[in-house]
Amino acid sequence: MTLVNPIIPGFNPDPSILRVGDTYYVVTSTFEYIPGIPVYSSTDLENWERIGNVITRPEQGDLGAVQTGLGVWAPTLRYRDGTFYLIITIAGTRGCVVFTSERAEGPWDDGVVLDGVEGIDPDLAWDEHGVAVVTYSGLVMKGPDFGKHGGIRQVDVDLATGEVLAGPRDLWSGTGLKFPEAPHLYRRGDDWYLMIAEGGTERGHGVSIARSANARGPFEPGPQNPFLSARSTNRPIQNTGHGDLVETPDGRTLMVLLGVRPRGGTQAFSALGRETFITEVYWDDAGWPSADPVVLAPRPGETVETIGFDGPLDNGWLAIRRAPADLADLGSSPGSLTLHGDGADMTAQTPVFLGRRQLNQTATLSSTVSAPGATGGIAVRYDEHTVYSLTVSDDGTVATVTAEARVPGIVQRWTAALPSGPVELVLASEPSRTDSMVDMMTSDLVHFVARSGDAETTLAAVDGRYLSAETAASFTGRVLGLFAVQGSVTFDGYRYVGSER
Ligand code: 6LW
Repeated sequence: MTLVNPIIPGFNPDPSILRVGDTYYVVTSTFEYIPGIPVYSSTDLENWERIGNVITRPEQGDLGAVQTGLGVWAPTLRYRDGTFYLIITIAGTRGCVVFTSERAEGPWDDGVVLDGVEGIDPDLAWDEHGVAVVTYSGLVMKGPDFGKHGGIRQVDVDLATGEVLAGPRDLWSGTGLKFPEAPHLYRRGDDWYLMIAEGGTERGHGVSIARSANARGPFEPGPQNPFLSARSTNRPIQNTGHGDLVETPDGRTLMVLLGVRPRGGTQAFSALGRETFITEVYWDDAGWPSADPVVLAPRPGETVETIGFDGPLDNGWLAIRRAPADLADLGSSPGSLTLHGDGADMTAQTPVFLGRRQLNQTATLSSTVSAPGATGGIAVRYDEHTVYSLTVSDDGTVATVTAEARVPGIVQRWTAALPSGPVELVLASEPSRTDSMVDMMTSDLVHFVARSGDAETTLAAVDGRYLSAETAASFTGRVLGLFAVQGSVTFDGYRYVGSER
């Protein structure tokens, strides 16, 4: 397959795919960010458009006080009799929820909670009699046993009421690698296949499969599990797993899955977090699958997002634990975005922050910021402990610019005094240096730059590895954005330029 890969770049883990007629849909996880669960669609598997988000109203997610790293985990998207179904774990709040909609782009309903499902990564299938079967990874998400794994499990449910009708049943749970999860159940011919991820979502990740004549098992494992994994290889896409299958109109089978693109030395760091890739699956005469290694084929050239604030926010903006529209003031300074600080900075649970996913290995965000009597700036965030920012505080005489690199337990700051007035702030991720062994070991270097009039000041250049999936480990990816701490801060735009340098 020579499709563009990743098919959906940037922070887009745990993909699930569905085809209805000629249109493919993919959904991914969003954790503490709102809106939750972007829905991407494509008719050629190469060009994907974000057509909406599933969680757009507070009551759907109850994410207002969710812990970072919990929240919206691992959706499965399915379709039956004219209705789209999205089943999900909202970890730390509602638990297992099934949302429905007549249209993939939404609006989606408030969801039905499946109280009897204690676990993550739920799948939804219907047996030959139309009974809804939910298969999931039995992970305890609250109480004293938090984090305890119970293997792959299954229940029959009434989707209208959320009631568990039968089970839980223990199912085949892989070859014994850690964290059996991300189960999906498929009907193929007369057989039922149970495909899972195992090995953990890091370098050991893989996809394994088993088969049964019955949706409820018992399942017989395939002969070559895990049948897809990049573990212990030097492939450019690592951590491949958490797959979901889809059949093309001409009968081929494709798998979407998560993977990372580490850069650096023997360890290597993935700035973008877990992204969505695709590969082809082939069935042998005995009815067992094999998969192509996942090929790296990023979209060539530059990715440019030049976003002004003349109209309403598009569906690509993210905010933390609240909706972007609740923070964005597009009226106070027409054509610009004004954010009103409430004293909280980027370490807070609910910073006044509006961001978008970093889409390329190398990326620059810039915005011209006016902060008269106020404090705000631009940032690249992984989580509240792991954030690089550039802040301007303008007292009417001097605009003080502060570059801050924050990793868990350590903060370093650099400052520059510029004339009062608008300052263009720039956060630029550049490839790491290649002239020395130790400098080559990282993913990138993040440059903190401020421009005022004709003057340009580089305040710092900081190793980017701390903002990577391997180091921050908060399940997400880099989100670039604009924030206010105190007073009213105005931004002329969000200018993103990215490439695969
Ligand atoms: C996802 C699960 C996982 O639900 O990470 O490590 C969770 N494994 O499959 C969040 O992406």
